[in-house]
Amino acid sequence: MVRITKQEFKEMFNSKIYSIYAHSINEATNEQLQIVLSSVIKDIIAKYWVDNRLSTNKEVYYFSIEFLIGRQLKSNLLNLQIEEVIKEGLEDMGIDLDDLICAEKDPALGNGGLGRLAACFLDSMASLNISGHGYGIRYKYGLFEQKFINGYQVEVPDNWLLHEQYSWESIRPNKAVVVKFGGEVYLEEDNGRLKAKHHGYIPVMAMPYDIPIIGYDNDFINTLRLFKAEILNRDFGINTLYANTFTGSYEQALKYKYYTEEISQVLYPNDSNHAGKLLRLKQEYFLVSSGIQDIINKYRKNKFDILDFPKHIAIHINDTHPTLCIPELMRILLDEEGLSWEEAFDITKNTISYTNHTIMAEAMEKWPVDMMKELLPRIYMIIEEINKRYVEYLNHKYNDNEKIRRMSIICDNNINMANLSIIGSYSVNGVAKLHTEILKKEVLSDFYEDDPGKFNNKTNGIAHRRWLISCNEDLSNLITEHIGNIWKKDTEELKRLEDYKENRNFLKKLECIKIKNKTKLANFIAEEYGICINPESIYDVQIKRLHAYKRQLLNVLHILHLYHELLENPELDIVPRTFIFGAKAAPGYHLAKCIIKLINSVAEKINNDKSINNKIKVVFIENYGVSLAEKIIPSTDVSEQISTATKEASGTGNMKFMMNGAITLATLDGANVEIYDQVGEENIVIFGLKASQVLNYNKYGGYSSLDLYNSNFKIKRVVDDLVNGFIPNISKEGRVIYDSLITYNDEYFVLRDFENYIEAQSKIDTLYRDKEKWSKMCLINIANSGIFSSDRTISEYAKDIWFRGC
Ligand code: 26M
Repeated sequence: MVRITKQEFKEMFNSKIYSIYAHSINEATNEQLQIVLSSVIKDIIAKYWVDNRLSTNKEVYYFSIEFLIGRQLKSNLLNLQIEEVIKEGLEDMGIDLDDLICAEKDPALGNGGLGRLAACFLDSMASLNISGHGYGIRYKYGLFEQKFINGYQVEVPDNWLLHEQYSWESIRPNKAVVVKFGGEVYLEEDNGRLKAKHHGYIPVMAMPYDIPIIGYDNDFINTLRLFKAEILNRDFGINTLYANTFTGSYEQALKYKYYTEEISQVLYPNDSNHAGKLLRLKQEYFLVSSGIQDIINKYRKNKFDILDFPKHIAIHINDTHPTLCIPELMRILLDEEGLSWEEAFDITKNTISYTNHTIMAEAMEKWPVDMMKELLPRIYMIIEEINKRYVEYLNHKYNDNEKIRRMSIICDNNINMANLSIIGSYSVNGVAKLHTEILKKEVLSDFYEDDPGKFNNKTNGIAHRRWLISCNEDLSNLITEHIGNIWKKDTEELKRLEDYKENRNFLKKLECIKIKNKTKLANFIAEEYGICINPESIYDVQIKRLHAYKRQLLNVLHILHLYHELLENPELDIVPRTFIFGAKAAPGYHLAKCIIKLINSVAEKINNDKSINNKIKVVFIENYGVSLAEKIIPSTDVSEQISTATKEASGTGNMKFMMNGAITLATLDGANVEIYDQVGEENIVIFGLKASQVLNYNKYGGYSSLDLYNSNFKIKRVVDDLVNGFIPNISKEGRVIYDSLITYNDEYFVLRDFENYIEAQSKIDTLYRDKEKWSKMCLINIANSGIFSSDRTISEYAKDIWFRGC
């Protein structure tokens, strides 16, 4: 148990503020005080963090190109169980803990679902006493900051490391490694054996920065190690000259500095489209090579037999971005450890496991052979050899050329990273039941038939400590008052809340907490945007990346529909609604940006129309991210999870809302299906095409959006709004969206699901009128959300994948 008295804390704090800033509390800003506090906490945990690194159990390494960890102060205090002492200690010194919590920067080192999942998994691994560490990149600039200018998204650089002041990290120069790019590889005679020798490469130094990942109430601390790319010689100067590429002049040396530092300069703001840029490939190899070398260095120190590697080490790759782990581990085993191909491949295959996060064709990573060959010559040779041997195996087994084309790693001069991941690993999993079924039956069916035992499902989960205990304290306290404390470590206990489903008093309390949270959000929105919203209205929320398949457009078209109904009949009896959006679009994603402009323009028009009596309001929250999610989710009534069935692999926002007592309005897509299974049809509102119907349309055709448009008055009315001037200032954007729906036949079935969505929305309106019944639905959602804790997910990864057979 981490223990500290108030007096000890105050002394540490006071001495720290002098040693860091050489001034007193009164002169310090909240940002400075937050840095001092974090530094004190790092001192408090130092002993536990060090102890843990010497663990001799099997270690899990989770490789991810993104970690979206959010602010750390509150969750660290919660997990250490020292929030009270610290709060009181600070109070004595005239400091409000909440001010410091808000002053912390929120590192945006991820785009969305995939990066946030990685962060939730770190929290759960530490909390479940699993030695599981993250490897990632310390991007100098995180995901861009979003500003709205005239309703358009404008991207501003996210300079989160300004003055190199991130309070939770510790640099580890003694653990730096060198990553090699370019050059040539020769097979040379070495002790009677041909060995690969790499010449003329460009060396890049990978400097590790460690962030502690603190388990909940268990004195267990793991590490998130992020690598920064640097020149090899930190005392940058004329000595830093390299063969071939960077020789001779000061100017060449500067080029070298630029070449290296560019690698960890900025997070790619794309989460759904594989762009195939050279710099992105450099980032991927930089992450992989740094991490694998770090693991090997530690392994060598332990003096274990290299053939026992898979007994001691599990390496997990979060999607295909770190897939080069496979040839990189092979490279080290072959070229440095001197193993045979068979030995090396056996070890690699038994060490690596892979999670797939998408079935969308445009997101699948494929790298041109020429690019790989030039940037990573040795890695390419190894990929080629893996492919050659695999194709031989396939030929022998199937003798079916089409099948072999689909399954080989190299095809049409491209390297297919998903195929490499499957072939080089012992486990492949999808992120929700439906998603895994689609992988097995459709997208990866050849591989599934070849080796069914390799495939498994691991439905995603969320860190309930951040997404309930910490972001919704009142709800968390209410739960604890009624069912005790155990649920915080075992979320299945939440089921006991069902005992209160007929308890009017409890249901009322639940309702009051929601109203209180809604009022807080209303105040925030009034301050930030000058928009006045009504806490008695239904808060209907869609917060996630902007993508056509997520169908924010369906949501706006419904808003326009309601607006028309209200214009026609201002007395129309509807429960007042506040539609809340939060979404960033990838900077190059034109349609998505047009939809942002549309939502902002619709908001502008509706919010300023006095004739509809404030019955509907539309708010587009700027710069949506983890910290804003923590504010919005506890105050939500309706959770919009309306992707085209089959397209959203899982979704995790859906789980966060459910756990905070929102009602899900959803298609049967991703993990929505499992939410439905948990709460039953009475406690969720489902609409739209089923996955099987979408798959049928995709295979056999038969959908015409134009026919729907021509035959359905309501559809025609809202689609025409896009191009007839009804909404001001969207003439170009409206046309682009109109074309996507009509000219290009509505790829995501927005119009096909429209009628059904309107009905579902009107059902929400009816349900909400009976407050007690609504509150009971919320209760049932909370009570059955325990399965979506990432503790459950991680226990399954541990049992079925990482420690299987241990
Ligand atoms: C790739 C290369 C280099 C840099 C970035 C990328 C990249 C980053 C993120 C590509 C895709 C990325 O994200 C995809 C994603 O977020 N997928 C979502 O994963 C969630 C967690 O499993 C699921 O819940 C979502 O359904 C799925 O869309």
